[in-house]
Amino acid sequence: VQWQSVREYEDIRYEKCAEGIAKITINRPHKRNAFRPKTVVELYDAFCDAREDIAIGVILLTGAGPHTDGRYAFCAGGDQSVRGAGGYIDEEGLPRLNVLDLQRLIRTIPKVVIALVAGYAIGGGHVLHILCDLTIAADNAVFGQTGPKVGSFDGGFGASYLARLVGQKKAREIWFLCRQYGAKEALQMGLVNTVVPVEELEAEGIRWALEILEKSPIAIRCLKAAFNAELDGMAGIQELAGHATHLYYLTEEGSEGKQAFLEKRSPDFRQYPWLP
Ligand code: 2NE
Repeated sequence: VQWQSVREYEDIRYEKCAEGIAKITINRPHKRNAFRPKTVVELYDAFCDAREDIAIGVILLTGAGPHTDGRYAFCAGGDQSVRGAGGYIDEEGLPRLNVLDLQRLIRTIPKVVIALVAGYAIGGGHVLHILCDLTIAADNAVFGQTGPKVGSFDGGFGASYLARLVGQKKAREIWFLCRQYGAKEALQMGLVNTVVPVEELEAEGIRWALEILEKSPIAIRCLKAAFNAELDGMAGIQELAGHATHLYYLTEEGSEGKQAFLEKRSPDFRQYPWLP
């Protein structure tokens, strides 16, 4: 595919291709792609653009690399050098945990998000890949949480959804011991979908994306919401129900109510069957 840059950012790269794929790359390799508040604002902006673009069905999220020292990273979490009292300090001097907004956007965006992980997916960076619908790992990928070591934790999706993926015992091990796990181990525990040689990572991501893009957009968006609904409580039901409303609006029966209101007449729902 041919990538076209969509807009210029400082901390990320954002590209699209004509086949319907967007690629968002965290571009701070000197920090192992750790995010500061500005990085998250830019990621959020790019994800919003991809959400609005009806030509885009799949979003690849990845990290720039390798760095000049030859090491790769997907994302090493929050940038500890800007962490202050109450969060990660932005350019106005205010503490932010805006990555939680980004997590929710990845969770609910009605398109498929695939994490392409080469090198480190650590801390809040590990949580970002957890939130993605699918993860393709390079053979050099390293996964882990560091919170209890560096004075932080993510008790939201980072803990509860991780436990859904790998089971309660393993999730507690990951958080309580802060160990690092290689790609093969991650595959065995159900943390990633597949492992490929690092030089194959993007090509494999594109292959998966193209395969998904052959499928029905409405079926995929409803399935994503359905997978979320079981776990996300009222917010999950809202998401799934929103898709049901969208489908209802597409029917003649749904339009009849609106049309009758606009024509100042009673709606004629008698013409529609009560299907079994
Ligand atoms: C990622 C890891 C294991 C890589 O180790 P290594 O040995 O390959 O690299 P090194 O030398 O540690 O890092 C290379 C450069 O990147 C910076 C380092 O400071 C170093 O900079 P220089 O000394 O060359 O100037 N760097 C790496 N990660 C950084 C980070 N997160 N913030 C700022 N600078 C970083 C190793 O680097 C590592 O363990 N990194 C820290 C991972 C971490 O603890 N992340 C934060 C977890 S908490 C979090 O993300 C969070 C949350 O819990 C809740 C809400 C939001 C966020």
